Amino acid sequence: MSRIFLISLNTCNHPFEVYPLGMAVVGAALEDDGHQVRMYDYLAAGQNDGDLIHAVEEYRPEFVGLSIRNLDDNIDSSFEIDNAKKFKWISGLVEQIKNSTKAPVIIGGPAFSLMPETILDLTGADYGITAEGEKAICRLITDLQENRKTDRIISGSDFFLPGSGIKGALYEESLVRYYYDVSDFINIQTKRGCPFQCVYCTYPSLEGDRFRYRENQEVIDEIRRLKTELGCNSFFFTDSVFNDPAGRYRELLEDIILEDLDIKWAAYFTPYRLEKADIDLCKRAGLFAVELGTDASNTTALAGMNKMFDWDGVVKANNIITKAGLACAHFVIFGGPDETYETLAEGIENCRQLEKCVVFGYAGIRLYPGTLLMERALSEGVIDGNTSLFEPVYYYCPAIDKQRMHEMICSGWGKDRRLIYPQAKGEMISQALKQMFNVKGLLWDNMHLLQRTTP
Ligand code: B12
Ligand code: SF4
Repeated sequence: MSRIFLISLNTCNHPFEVYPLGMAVVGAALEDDGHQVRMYDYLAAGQNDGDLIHAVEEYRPEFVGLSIRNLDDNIDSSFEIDNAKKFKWISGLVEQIKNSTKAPVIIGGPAFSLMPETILDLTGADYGITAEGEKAICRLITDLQENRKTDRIISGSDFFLPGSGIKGALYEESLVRYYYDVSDFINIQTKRGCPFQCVYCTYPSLEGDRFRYRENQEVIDEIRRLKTELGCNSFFFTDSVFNDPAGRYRELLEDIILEDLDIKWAAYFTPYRLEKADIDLCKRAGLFAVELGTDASNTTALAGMNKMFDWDGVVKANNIITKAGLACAHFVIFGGPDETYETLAEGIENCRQLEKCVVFGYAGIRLYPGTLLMERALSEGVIDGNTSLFEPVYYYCPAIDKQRMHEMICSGWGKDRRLIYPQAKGEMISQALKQMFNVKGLLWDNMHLLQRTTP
């Protein structure tokens, strides 16, 4: 048994604060393995470096685990991002931790997984685990305790759990209360992985390229506990794609209905093979808002992204969702592979035609290592082999001039408040909703509040 101090360093509050699920599932696995775990959430603890170091010293850990969720706190070209500054701060913290304890520092989380070598170097952590953390960290700790030689970077995808082996998280009461209070949501994962191959996407590399479903009963028990013991009634299912085409999600929803859990929830959906009966079932199980991974605004650009549906499929999904009376948001990127000025003009109009929904428009696609899009960007000369992707680099189809595209979107979407572009403006709208109406949660599902304030 070892004493392990886990830290989540995520301070991002856009679109809302999210419970540190990565740290919490790793914490649960370590406890199951017989260790003693203390979870420290930097945001909930008040964001004070001195307090964190003091807590580490007091706990006298034998191992420290650092969870880093976001590389970029905003993925849109309209934001100024300074990852060098953020990681300088993190490396300063690691240095202070190392001055306070002899415990090895093990780093993990999505940000680390996307650029492990760079982040291990920058932070000065001793070890890093990419992708899935639970099994790999337990193994690493045993190896270190038994003085076995081990690599500094361990690939967590070599330790993927079967779906039935993916257990719940440590939902610590004070943390749950903090996050539920500020964001009105608690996050739960029902499965991992994604078998689709959208060109820009990092999710399959983080979670694997096939769905691994948790046991329904485990998910139900987790929801029930959060509801009855901690008073949470509103959930975000964090699955990469909630409506898996094989339809396993339907079984979970039948159980939620059967067990009379009476919750409300939101999730990411794909328009692919989405039928009215599915949405009706979701609604009966408490779905109130759908975040649709629409991704592009026209059939050509959708094919360029390797999506499995065309624009008619998007319109169909939108109509099914909105006719069921559910809030619906689309996330659409302009300027991706195969975009032309013609498809752009078509896409701007397509989005205007989508009824009763909100559309978030993004310009350019943030490039990440290991994606198909990065290969394409290299072959098209958008980047070269020496381009660092640590600070955001955005892919724009070489046929497109980004300033002209920006002007086309701005003039095409005009003052329609349902169509949100650029995302820096989206953040201002979010802040306005939080401050003027004290709304929490997704925020975009409350856009109508702002509509009412315009003459
Ligand atoms: C669901 C989700 C959301 C939801 C969250 C809703 C909610 N209430 O939780 C919403 C839509 C709000 C959202 C928003 C954003 N998200 Co998001 N999101 C996800 C998603 C799909 C799942 C995250 C999740 O909870 N996974 C489940 C947990 C258990 O997994 P995990 O945290 O990865 O932890 C595992 C490992 O990383 C590892 N691990 C974690 N910590 C540690 C620590 C140690 C010591 C070790 C060894 C291992 C380890 O082990 C864990 C178990 O295997 C991921 C993509 C993906 N499929 O992973 C993106 C992802 C995390 N999001 C990302 C980003 C950037 C954002 C935003 C900044 C987007 C924006 N606004 O522009 C915001 C930030 C929100 C915030 N406040 O931080 C990025 C982060 C990396 C990056 N590119 O910077 C990801 C990876 C997607 C991507 N584009 O690549 N997101
Ligand atoms: S964009 Fe969505 S559907 Fe496509 S690979 Fe990523 S998670 Fe899967």
